[in-house]
Amino acid sequence: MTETQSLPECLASGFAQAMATHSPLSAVLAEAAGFEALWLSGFEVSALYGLADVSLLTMSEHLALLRAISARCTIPIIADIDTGYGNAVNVDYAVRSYERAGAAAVVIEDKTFPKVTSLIDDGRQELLRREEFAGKIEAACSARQSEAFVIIARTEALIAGLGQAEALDRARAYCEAGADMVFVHSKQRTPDEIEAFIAAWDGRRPLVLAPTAYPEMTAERMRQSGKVGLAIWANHAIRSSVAAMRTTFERIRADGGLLGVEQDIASVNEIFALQNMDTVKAVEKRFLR
Ligand code: SPV
Ligand code: MG
Repeated sequence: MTETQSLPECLASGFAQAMATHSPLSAVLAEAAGFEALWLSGFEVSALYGLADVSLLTMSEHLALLRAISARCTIPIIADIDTGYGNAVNVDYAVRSYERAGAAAVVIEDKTFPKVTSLIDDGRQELLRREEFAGKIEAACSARQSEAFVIIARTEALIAGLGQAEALDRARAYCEAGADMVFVHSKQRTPDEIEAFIAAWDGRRPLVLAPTAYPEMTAERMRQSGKVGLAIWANHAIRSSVAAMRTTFERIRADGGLLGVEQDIASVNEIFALQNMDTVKAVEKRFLR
Protein backbone atom coordinates (compact mmCIF):
# COMPACT_ATOMS: atom_id res chain seq x y z
CA MET A 1 0.00 0.00 0.00
CA THR A 2 1.22 3.55 -0.77
CA GLU A 3 2.30 5.62 2.24
CA THR A 4 -0.36 7.85 3.79
CA GLN A 5 -0.09 11.51 2.77
CA SER A 6 0.22 14.20 5.41
CA LEU A 7 -2.49 16.86 5.49
CA PRO A 8 -0.02 19.68 4.57
CA GLU A 9 0.95 17.67 1.46
CA CYS A 10 -2.68 17.29 0.55
CA LEU A 11 -3.34 21.02 1.10
CA ALA A 12 -0.30 22.10 -0.92
CA SER A 13 -2.43 23.25 -3.86
CA GLY A 14 -4.25 25.63 -1.49
CA PHE A 15 -7.57 23.82 -1.33
CA ALA A 16 -8.76 20.26 -0.65
CA GLN A 17 -12.01 18.42 0.02
CA ALA A 18 -12.62 15.90 2.80
CA MET A 19 -15.50 13.41 2.71
CA ALA A 20 -17.15 12.14 5.88
CA THR A 21 -16.44 8.62 7.05
CA HIS A 22 -17.74 6.36 9.82
CA SER A 23 -16.18 3.02 8.82
CA PRO A 24 -13.29 1.52 6.85
CA LEU A 25 -15.72 0.71 4.02
CA SER A 26 -17.03 4.28 3.70
CA ALA A 27 -13.40 5.50 3.80
CA VAL A 28 -12.41 3.17 0.96
CA LEU A 29 -15.35 4.47 -1.12
CA ALA A 30 -14.47 8.12 -0.40
CA GLU A 31 -10.85 7.57 -1.39
CA ALA A 32 -11.94 5.79 -4.59
CA ALA A 33 -14.22 8.74 -5.42
CA GLY A 34 -11.17 11.01 -5.43
CA PHE A 35 -11.48 12.97 -2.18
CA GLU A 36 -8.15 14.24 -0.92
CA ALA A 37 -8.92 13.63 2.76
CA LEU A 38 -11.35 11.95 5.17
CA TRP A 39 -13.41 13.52 7.93
CA LEU A 40 -13.87 11.08 10.81
CA SER A 41 -17.09 12.76 11.85
CA GLY A 42 -18.37 12.62 15.42
CA PHE A 43 -21.90 12.98 14.08
CA GLU A 44 -21.47 10.02 11.70
CA VAL A 45 -19.82 7.73 14.25
CA SER A 46 -22.49 8.56 16.84
CA ALA A 47 -25.21 7.86 14.27
CA LEU A 48 -23.51 4.58 13.37
CA TYR A 49 -24.03 3.48 16.99
CA GLY A 50 -27.61 4.81 16.87
CA LEU A 51 -26.65 7.52 19.37
CA ALA A 52 -26.96 11.30 19.52
CA ASP A 53 -23.84 13.39 18.86
CA VAL A 54 -23.62 14.68 22.46
CA SER A 55 -20.27 13.34 23.76
CA LEU A 56 -21.60 9.84 24.49
CA LEU A 57 -18.95 7.79 22.70
CA THR A 58 -15.67 7.16 24.45
CA MET A 59 -12.24 8.02 23.13
CA SER A 60 -11.41 4.28 23.01
CA GLU A 61 -14.38 3.54 20.74
CA HIS A 62 -13.37 6.39 18.45
CA LEU A 63 -9.71 5.36 18.38
CA ALA A 64 -10.58 1.74 17.49
CA LEU A 65 -12.49 2.98 14.47
CA LEU A 66 -9.69 5.37 13.51
CA ARG A 67 -7.15 2.51 13.57
CA ALA A 68 -9.38 0.32 11.41
CA ILE A 69 -9.94 3.13 8.89
CA SER A 70 -6.30 4.09 8.82
CA ALA A 71 -5.36 0.49 7.96
CA ARG A 72 -7.53 0.65 4.82
CA CYS A 73 -6.75 4.02 3.23
CA THR A 74 -3.87 6.25 2.16
CA ILE A 75 -5.45 9.72 2.27
CA PRO A 76 -5.12 11.78 5.47
CA ILE A 77 -7.75 11.38 8.19
CA ILE A 78 -8.97 14.48 10.00
CA ALA A 79 -10.34 13.32 13.34
CA ASP A 80 -13.26 15.21 14.85
CA ILE A 81 -12.47 15.02 18.57
CA ASP A 82 -15.28 17.38 19.62
CA THR A 83 -14.18 19.22 22.78
CA GLY A 84 -11.06 17.09 23.20
CA TYR A 85 -12.69 14.95 25.93
CA GLY A 86 -12.26 17.52 28.70
CA ASN A 87 -9.72 20.19 29.58
CA ALA A 88 -6.15 20.83 28.35
CA VAL A 89 -4.90 17.73 30.19
CA ASN A 90 -7.38 15.55 28.30
CA VAL A 91 -6.46 17.30 25.04
CA ASP A 92 -2.77 16.58 25.60
CA TYR A 93 -3.54 12.86 26.01
CA ALA A 94 -6.06 12.81 23.12
CA VAL A 95 -3.68 14.41 20.60
CA ARG A 96 -0.91 11.91 21.45
CA SER A 97 -3.39 9.04 21.12
CA TYR A 98 -4.93 10.20 17.82
CA GLU A 99 -1.56 10.89 16.21
CA ARG A 100 -0.32 7.44 17.24
CA ALA A 101 -3.52 5.81 15.92
CA GLY A 102 -3.06 7.25 12.42
CA ALA A 103 -4.83 10.61 12.30
CA ALA A 104 -3.27 13.40 10.21
CA ALA A 105 -5.13 16.18 12.03
CA VAL A 106 -7.58 16.84 14.83
CA VAL A 107 -10.39 19.36 15.03
CA ILE A 108 -11.15 20.63 18.54
CA GLU A 109 -14.21 22.82 19.12
CA ASP A 110 -14.68 25.58 21.70
CA LYS A 111 -17.84 24.20 23.34
CA THR A 112 -18.12 22.97 26.90
CA PHE A 113 -18.02 19.22 27.64
CA PRO A 114 -20.39 17.43 27.15
CA LYS A 115 -21.21 19.13 23.85
CA VAL A 116 -24.47 19.23 21.94
CA THR A 117 -24.54 18.60 18.20
CA SER A 118 -24.34 21.87 16.26
CA LEU A 119 -27.14 21.73 13.69
CA ILE A 120 -30.02 20.78 16.03
CA ASP A 121 -32.78 23.38 16.45
CA ASP A 122 -32.69 25.12 19.85
CA GLY A 123 -29.54 23.23 20.89
CA ARG A 124 -27.84 24.07 24.20
CA GLN A 125 -24.73 25.70 22.73
CA GLU A 126 -22.39 26.72 25.56
CA LEU A 127 -18.91 28.00 24.76
CA LEU A 128 -15.79 27.75 26.86
CA ARG A 129 -14.04 30.94 27.92
CA ARG A 130 -11.79 32.05 25.08
CA GLU A 131 -8.64 31.90 27.26
CA GLU A 132 -9.40 28.39 28.43
CA PHE A 133 -9.90 27.15 24.88
CA ALA A 134 -6.72 28.89 23.73
CA GLY A 135 -4.94 26.88 26.46
CA LYS A 136 -6.40 23.69 25.00
CA ILE A 137 -5.07 24.62 21.55
CA GLU A 138 -1.62 25.32 23.02
CA ALA A 139 -1.74 21.93 24.74
CA ALA A 140 -2.68 20.26 21.43
CA CYS A 141 0.23 21.92 19.60
CA SER A 142 2.72 20.99 22.27
CA ALA A 143 1.51 17.34 22.38
CA ARG A 144 1.95 16.58 18.69
CA GLN A 145 5.07 14.65 17.75
CA SER A 146 5.25 15.63 14.07
CA GLU A 147 5.09 19.20 12.73
CA ALA A 148 3.02 17.76 9.87
CA PHE A 149 0.23 16.85 12.31
CA VAL A 150 -2.35 19.60 11.87
CA ILE A 151 -4.24 21.23 14.74
CA ILE A 152 -7.54 22.75 13.63
CA ALA A 153 -9.36 25.02 16.09
CA ARG A 154 -13.10 25.21 15.60
CA THR A 155 -15.21 28.07 16.81
CA GLU A 156 -18.90 27.61 17.44
CA ALA A 157 -19.49 31.32 18.08
CA LEU A 158 -21.85 31.66 15.09
CA ILE A 159 -23.66 28.43 16.01
CA ALA A 160 -24.17 29.85 19.54
CA GLY A 161 -25.54 33.10 18.07
CA LEU A 162 -22.72 35.25 19.47
CA GLY A 163 -22.13 37.18 16.24
CA GLN A 164 -19.31 37.94 13.84
CA ALA A 165 -17.14 40.02 16.19
CA GLU A 166 -16.98 37.22 18.77
CA ALA A 167 -16.30 34.61 16.07
CA LEU A 168 -13.47 36.70 14.61
CA ASP A 169 -11.94 37.45 18.04
CA ARG A 170 -11.99 33.78 18.94
CA ALA A 171 -10.55 32.72 15.57
CA ARG A 172 -7.68 35.19 15.97
CA ALA A 173 -7.00 34.11 19.57
CA TYR A 174 -6.87 30.43 18.53
CA CYS A 175 -4.36 31.26 15.76
CA GLU A 176 -2.25 33.12 18.36
CA ALA A 177 -2.38 29.92 20.44
CA GLY A 178 -0.88 27.99 17.52
CA ALA A 179 -3.79 26.59 15.50
CA ASP A 180 -2.81 25.76 11.91
CA MET A 181 -6.32 26.28 10.55
CA VAL A 182 -9.64 27.65 11.82
CA PHE A 183 -12.92 25.83 11.30
CA VAL A 184 -15.84 28.24 11.52
CA HIS A 185 -19.26 26.63 11.61
CA SER A 186 -22.68 28.07 10.76
CA LYS A 187 -26.16 26.62 10.64
CA GLN A 188 -27.76 29.37 8.58
CA ARG A 189 -29.58 28.12 5.50
CA THR A 190 -27.67 30.42 3.14
CA PRO A 191 -23.92 31.12 2.83
CA ASP A 192 -24.39 34.81 3.83
CA GLU A 193 -23.20 34.47 7.42
CA ILE A 194 -20.09 32.50 6.44
CA GLU A 195 -19.34 34.80 3.52
CA ALA A 196 -19.46 37.80 5.86
CA PHE A 197 -16.96 36.00 8.11
CA ILE A 198 -14.71 35.16 5.15
CA ALA A 199 -14.78 38.77 3.95
CA ALA A 200 -13.74 40.03 7.40
CA TRP A 201 -11.04 37.36 7.92
CA ASP A 202 -7.49 38.63 7.40
CA GLY A 203 -6.31 35.30 6.00
CA ARG A 204 -3.63 34.72 8.67
CA ARG A 205 -4.55 31.00 8.61
CA PRO A 206 -6.67 29.03 6.12
CA LEU A 207 -10.31 28.49 7.01
CA VAL A 208 -12.19 25.19 7.13
CA LEU A 209 -15.91 25.01 6.31
CA ALA A 210 -18.58 22.30 6.53
CA PRO A 211 -21.45 23.73 4.47
CA THR A 212 -24.06 21.10 5.44
CA ALA A 213 -26.68 23.71 6.35
CA TYR A 214 -25.96 26.01 3.39
CA PRO A 215 -25.55 23.70 0.38
CA GLU A 216 -25.44 26.58 -2.11
CA MET A 217 -21.79 26.88 -1.06
CA THR A 218 -19.86 24.88 -3.64
CA ALA A 219 -16.23 23.76 -3.66
CA GLU A 220 -15.52 26.29 -6.41
CA ARG A 221 -17.00 29.15 -4.40
CA MET A 222 -14.83 28.21 -1.41
CA ARG A 223 -11.70 27.87 -3.54
CA GLN A 224 -12.38 31.22 -5.24
CA SER A 225 -12.50 32.98 -1.86
CA GLY A 226 -8.76 32.34 -1.57
CA LYS A 227 -9.21 32.01 2.22
CA VAL A 228 -10.78 28.56 2.56
CA GLY A 229 -8.20 25.76 2.56
CA LEU A 230 -10.46 22.81 3.32
CA ALA A 231 -14.06 21.90 2.56
CA ILE A 232 -15.63 19.17 4.68
CA TRP A 233 -18.68 17.33 3.32
CA ALA A 234 -19.50 16.42 6.87
CA ASN A 235 -22.29 13.84 7.05
CA HIS A 236 -22.96 12.65 3.54
CA ALA A 237 -21.67 9.09 4.02
CA ILE A 238 -24.12 8.21 6.78
CA ARG A 239 -27.05 10.11 5.26
CA SER A 240 -26.66 8.47 1.86
CA SER A 241 -26.34 5.00 3.40
CA VAL A 242 -29.44 5.53 5.57
CA ALA A 243 -31.46 6.57 2.50
CA ALA A 244 -30.18 3.61 0.45
CA MET A 245 -30.77 1.00 3.19
CA ARG A 246 -34.25 2.30 3.95
CA THR A 247 -35.28 2.09 0.27
CA THR A 248 -33.89 -1.43 -0.13
CA PHE A 249 -35.34 -2.79 3.11
CA GLU A 250 -38.81 -1.37 2.39
CA ARG A 251 -38.77 -2.76 -1.13
CA ILE A 252 -37.78 -6.31 -0.07
CA ARG A 253 -40.41 -6.24 2.68
CA ALA A 254 -43.12 -5.00 0.29
CA ASP A 255 -42.19 -7.40 -2.55
CA GLY A 256 -41.45 -10.41 -0.36
CA GLY A 257 -38.39 -11.04 -2.55
CA LEU A 258 -35.24 -9.66 -4.11
CA LEU A 259 -36.02 -9.13 -7.80
CA GLY A 260 -37.10 -5.52 -7.30
CA VAL A 261 -33.83 -4.42 -5.72
CA GLU A 262 -31.21 -6.49 -7.52
CA GLN A 263 -30.49 -3.87 -10.22
CA ASP A 264 -30.21 -0.99 -7.78
CA ILE A 265 -27.77 -2.32 -5.21
CA ALA A 266 -24.07 -3.20 -5.33
CA SER A 267 -23.41 -6.68 -6.65
CA VAL A 268 -21.81 -9.32 -4.45
CA ASN A 269 -18.78 -9.17 -6.77
CA GLU A 270 -18.41 -5.44 -6.06
CA ILE A 271 -18.31 -6.20 -2.34
CA PHE A 272 -15.72 -8.95 -2.93
CA ALA A 273 -13.57 -6.34 -4.70
CA LEU A 274 -13.92 -3.92 -1.76
CA GLN A 275 -12.90 -6.77 0.56
CA ASN A 276 -9.74 -7.43 -1.51
CA MET A 277 -10.75 -11.00 -2.27
CA ASP A 278 -8.22 -11.02 -5.13
CA THR A 279 -5.46 -10.71 -2.51
CA VAL A 280 -6.98 -13.55 -0.50
CA LYS A 281 -6.99 -15.74 -3.60
CA ALA A 282 -3.37 -14.87 -4.40
CA VAL A 283 -2.30 -15.73 -0.83
CA GLU A 284 -4.23 -19.02 -0.98
CA LYS A 285 -2.62 -19.94 -4.26
CA ARG A 286 0.85 -19.21 -2.98
CA PHE A 287 0.79 -20.62 0.53
CA LEU A 288 -2.04 -23.13 1.05
CA ARG A 289 -0.59 -26.60 0.71
C1 SPV B 1 -19.51 16.29 12.48
O1 SPV B 1 -19.66 15.85 11.33
O2 SPV B 1 -19.43 15.57 13.48
C2 SPV B 1 -19.41 17.75 12.69
C3 SPV B 1 -20.08 18.66 11.75
O3 SPV B 1 -18.84 18.15 13.68
S1 SPV B 1 -21.64 19.04 12.43
O4 SPV B 1 -22.36 17.81 12.69
O5 SPV B 1 -22.33 19.90 11.45
O6 SPV B 1 -21.41 19.78 13.67
MG1 MG C 1 -18.64 16.73 15.16
